[in-house]
Amino acid sequence: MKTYKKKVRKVLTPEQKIKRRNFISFLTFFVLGGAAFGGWKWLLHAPEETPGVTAGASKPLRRALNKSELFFRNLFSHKHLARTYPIDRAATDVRVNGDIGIEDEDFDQDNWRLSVARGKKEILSVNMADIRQLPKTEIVFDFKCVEGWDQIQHWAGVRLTDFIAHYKLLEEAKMQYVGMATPNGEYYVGLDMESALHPQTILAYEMNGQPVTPEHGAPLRLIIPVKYGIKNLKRIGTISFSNQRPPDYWAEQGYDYYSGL
Ligand SMILES: Nc1nc2c(c(=O)[nH]1)N[C@H]1C(S)=C(S)[C@@H](COP(=O)(O)O)O[C@H]1N2
Ligand SMILES: [Mo]
Repeated sequence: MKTYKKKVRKVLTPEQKIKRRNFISFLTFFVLGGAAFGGWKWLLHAPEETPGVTAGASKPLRRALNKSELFFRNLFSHKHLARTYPIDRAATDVRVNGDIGIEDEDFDQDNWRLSVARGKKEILSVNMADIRQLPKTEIVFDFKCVEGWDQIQHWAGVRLTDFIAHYKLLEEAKMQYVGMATPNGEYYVGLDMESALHPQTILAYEMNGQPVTPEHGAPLRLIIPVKYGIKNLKRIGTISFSNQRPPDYWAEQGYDYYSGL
């Protein structure tokens, strides 16, 4: 016959229960705290990325930034629209910020041409009269600068998608990136194609119903509401398409390459 040993469960006094809970709490605190500290030290001492299209972040951090960008890009795609406002909400005293590549006061607007690389060796040369012929799109949105200010602004111009369709840049638009630069090449931005083809992305030649002023990027500047101000290139001189990330002025200085909103 089998004998069963009765299992006696020790009855704990309230003091013992408290002690046990305290012990578990402290143990959890040290284990998790240690893991967090270890992770932080690991990140701190991780090698910095090789300066190139992006710079200034440690390798694992950049990997995480790139991954999260892809995640959000797939999640929202380019169908999410930036919020728009009635025209009377737009600022009349529009803030000016940054003049890299547009400092030259002798810049000749009349001889300005937009150069667009099409196919292997063709360069389209487009003037303002050509651009004004294309369908005009207006937008009133909250312009956001990474430095911490924002302002509701009113812009008008041609949608980049309308421009692409008109100039038959359809093969180009199948590529992954668009690069834009000032005529002197001193300020330049790289854009993922989704954002470039976003319906609110426009090549703007008017601000508050008037031609864009020199300090705001005359005669033509980029307005891309799904990105921070740094991507809104003033005075576009060249547009090109590629499957590699184009150089980007602020990404080279350590800012996030995508700078999306
Ligand atoms: N060519 C050029 N474009 C530029 C910049 C610049 O310095 N040079 N600064 C960028 C930044 S940081 C911002 S916030 C916006 C400001 O545009 P705004 O001067 O029209 O307000 O332009 C962007 N485009
Ligand atoms: Mo900015």
